[in-house]
Formats: sequence, C-alpha cells, structure tokens
Amino acid sequence: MAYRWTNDLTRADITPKSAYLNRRQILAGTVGLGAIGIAGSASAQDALEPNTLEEIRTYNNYYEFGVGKNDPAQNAHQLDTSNWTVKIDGLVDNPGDYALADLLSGLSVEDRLYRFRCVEAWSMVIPWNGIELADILNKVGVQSSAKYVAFETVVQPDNMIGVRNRVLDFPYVEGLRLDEAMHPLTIMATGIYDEPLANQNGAPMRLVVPWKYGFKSIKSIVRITLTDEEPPISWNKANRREYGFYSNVNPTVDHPRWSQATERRVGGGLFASRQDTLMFNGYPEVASLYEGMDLSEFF
Ligand SMILES: Nc1nc2c(c(=O)[nH]1)N[C@H]1C(S)=C(S)[C@@H](COP(=O)(O)O)O[C@H]1N2
Ligand SMILES: [Mo]
Repeated sequence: MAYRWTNDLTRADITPKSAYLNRRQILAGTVGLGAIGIAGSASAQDALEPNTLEEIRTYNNYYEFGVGKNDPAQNAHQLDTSNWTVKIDGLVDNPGDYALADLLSGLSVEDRLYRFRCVEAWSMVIPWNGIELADILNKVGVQSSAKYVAFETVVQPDNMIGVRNRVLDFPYVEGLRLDEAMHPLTIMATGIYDEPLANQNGAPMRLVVPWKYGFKSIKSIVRITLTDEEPPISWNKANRREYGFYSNVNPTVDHPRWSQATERRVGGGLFASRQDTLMFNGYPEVASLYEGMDLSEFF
C-alpha cells in the first residue's frame, strides 16, 4: 500500500521529465502552468517544483569525492558499484551479507517527490525512486531489543580522493532511532527521475529522510546494523556542538554559525529571494515521534 502524506503527489502529478528539463521555456509562457501538473495551491507549486536532473547531478555533497559542490560529479565515476553487497548485522533475525538485488527483491519501488534541505541552508525538490526502509528492515527481521539503526558508506580509498585526503573520519556513518527508520517517509533511494542513482548521488542505494538535514541521508550504503545504543554519526564526531544526532529541520534553532530560518532553493537564481524553511521540512506527520522532547536540546 502506497503511503500518503501531507502535500502528497501521486505519480500522475509528476511532470514528465522532458517538461522538467524544459521548464524554463514552459514557465516563459509557451505552455500554460497547468502543464506543470502539480496539484495544489500556487505556493505548494513553488515549494514542490522539482529541480532539473542537471542540478541534482552536479551540485552535490559527497566528501569521499572532495569537498567542493562540483567535485563529486567530477570524481564519482570512479566509484565501483559492481557486485554491491550490504552487510546486515546486529539485532536482526536474518543477518548476513546480502547482494543488493536479493535484499530488495520482492519489495515495491515507490515514487517520492520530496523537499531536500541541507544544513548549509540550500534546498532542492527531488523526484526519488526508492523502497521504504521499513520494508527492508521487516524483511530481515528486527529483534525487539533493537532501538536504533546504524548505516555505513563504502570506503574505496583507491577511488575516493577525499578518503585519501582524510577530509573526514571515514567510513561516513549515520544513524536513526528505530521509529524514525520505520516511518513510511523514510526511504532507501535507488533512483532519481526513474533512472538509477548517479554515483555522486549515492549509488547504488542511499538513505533519504526528508524531515532531517541532508547529511542524515547517507550515500552508497554497505552496512546496516540494528543496535540498542545510539550510534555515532560522522558530522557529530567532526563537530559535536554544531551537528546533533537528530538534526530535524527546524527553522527556530539556528546553526551556531548561521540562521536556519530560510533557505536558498538551488536553481532559483542568484537573486531569487530566500524562502522560509518549514518545521520538519514541511512533513508535520513526524511531529509525534518527538512528543515530549525539547527539540532545541535534542537537536
Ligand atoms: N557518504 C556520504 N553521504 C552523504 C554525504 C557525504 O559527504 N558522504 N553528504 C551528505 C550531505 S551534507 C548532503 S546535503 C547530502 C547531499 O546529497 P546529494 O549530493 O545527492 O544532493 O548527502 C549526504 N550524504
Ligand atoms: Mo548537507
């Protein structure tokens, strides 16, 4: 059953890729706005007009391939995605080294048009294809003692210049509380625009947690561990004061060095006005996960 969420868009609402790629012409007036095909109010249209494939593929963060926004697109062709295996271990009924195709076989691939908000205050709207993480976890059998899920990115020093230069402590690691991981908004993306993920976007499989800052969406995953302790995460290890375990998008809690109240939509143009950042990035259905928690303390 496809999960329905706030501002839900169905497959029928998604504009054909040709229209996305030609959207400047379309918006210039040769075709009516109706051709954009996104349901909802004018502001919802603004908020969910997808970025072009070109933008999604050339403006990246993937520190294993360098720290510049264009470095991953330049360098990630070196990523070796052949014979991809994902180790599943910890508090699961069926641990093992799974060939990716075996891990995902029988699970349904969903289309998810999500806002994506980097902690650096830029954002995009991305049409992902992916599998609900809950489906994968249910397939391997989560034990009742598990409380968290830890994730790990592949390390290929020969292919990754950022790993050789030690720009972070690799492997890149991330984690979610189990209820966050099981939430139907949380997906493992394998595609964008009905095409396989480009290497720089985290091929062959990366996490997408749309209500959290982008760094939680760890790329090129080779290990998933069920655990009963909060796992370490890369950006918190690098700077504990600036990057918390939860890192839910929250316009009222500023980063120590910049405001999180607004964001720049990539592709909006140099002089486009910034737009307001939405609580939980505009996915209020997750609020109940944090009831009773002080979100300025558990940031
Ligand atoms: N392994 C790994 N995963 C990563 C990162 C990274 O450097 N390494 N960067 C994160 C950050 S900060 C963001 S904003 C997103 C960017 O995803 P994109 O390049 O596909 O837009 O990936 C996240 N996942
Ligand atoms: Mo980010």
